[in-house]
Amino acid sequence: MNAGKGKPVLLSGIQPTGRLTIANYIGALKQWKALQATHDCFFVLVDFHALTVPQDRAEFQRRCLEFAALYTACGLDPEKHTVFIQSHVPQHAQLLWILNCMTHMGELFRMTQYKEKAGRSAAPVNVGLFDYPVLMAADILLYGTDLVPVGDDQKQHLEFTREIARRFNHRYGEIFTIPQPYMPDMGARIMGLQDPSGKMSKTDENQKNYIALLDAPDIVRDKIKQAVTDPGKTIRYDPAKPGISNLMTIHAALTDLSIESIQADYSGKGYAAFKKDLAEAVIEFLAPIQKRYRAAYSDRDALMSRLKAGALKARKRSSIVLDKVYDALGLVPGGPVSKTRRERMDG
Ligand code: ATP
Ligand code: LTN
Repeated sequence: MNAGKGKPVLLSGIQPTGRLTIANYIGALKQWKALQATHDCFFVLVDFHALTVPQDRAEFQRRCLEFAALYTACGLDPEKHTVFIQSHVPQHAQLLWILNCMTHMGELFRMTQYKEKAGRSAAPVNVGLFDYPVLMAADILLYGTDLVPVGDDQKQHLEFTREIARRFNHRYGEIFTIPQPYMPDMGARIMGLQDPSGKMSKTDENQKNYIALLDAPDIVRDKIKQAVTDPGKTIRYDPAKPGISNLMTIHAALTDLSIESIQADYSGKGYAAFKKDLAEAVIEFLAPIQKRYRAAYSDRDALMSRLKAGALKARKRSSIVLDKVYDALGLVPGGPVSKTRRERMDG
């Protein structure tokens, strides 16, 4: 599928909501960093996805820039990836409609994330929440994406993307590349600090359940000290001890030590000693990120021009696939896709 395309294409997205956490780093950004040398990378700030929940206008705008600056701060090389805001590339919404027309209601009703979010919502459930996986499929399929690094929670959405791509290709010819998921060996699902039975999430109302990449050292110390652990006192990785196992996973992922060596280092020591060292390791890990973040975020012009250039490249690239889709469906040429075709030729 990748013949003639150069490097394989990698695409991933994060919603500009809440505060980026160490789980987002471990499950997503760390993987992106490792893959940026070998892949043509597209990182999307999926603001349309974020609209499935009402957003505060000023905060929403600020957060897109904050996340883009954090990407650089976490070691993503601006020369090696394309970062853009989803709403700056209309092709995503255009392909969404077409894919909607090929999606069965039952497929979306079965999505675990939809069931969880809809089940928990006191407000009426909006259609965007239901349709969320189809927009994600459009994000991925527009770029001929080969690889999609995602955490465990997104596996089902990726399987749906593969299914809808196969369905389209079967009906209309080989237009979409079938993407592969990429899961980290460890850390695909970092759990909450207060509730290790649920995943750490950047929009959690309980701030003690996560560590944000921009948390100050004292806050980190406090959150780790108060993290829920399990009965007993041995530092052992064990599914029956979800609290301590989660903390060990975080330690291993941020320091690149193995779980075995952490276990050996803390044999005979208690939770308090381990938590104290973990807090210092997290603080040491975050310090350079926070420093680079402040520099990247304050250079507003550079940030904005990177996002603008990213969107231009994304519009050009995605219009190639969308052109083929329109053509395969028999849509009469001359509409908005032809406009982007002109832009592609001009640029
Ligand atoms: P939200 O609270 O808005 O649902 P989130 O923290 O789940 O936020 P997303 O925007 O849904 O974050 O996901 C961003 C990326 O981080 C995705 O690749 C996702 O798989 C990964 N990710 C999210 N939570 C975790 C987690 N607990 N462990 C590992 N990876 C995660
Ligand atoms: N649904 C994902 C965010 C997302 C995404 C994507 C991830 C939207 N579009 C495309 C990978 C590829 C989430 O909630 N984490």
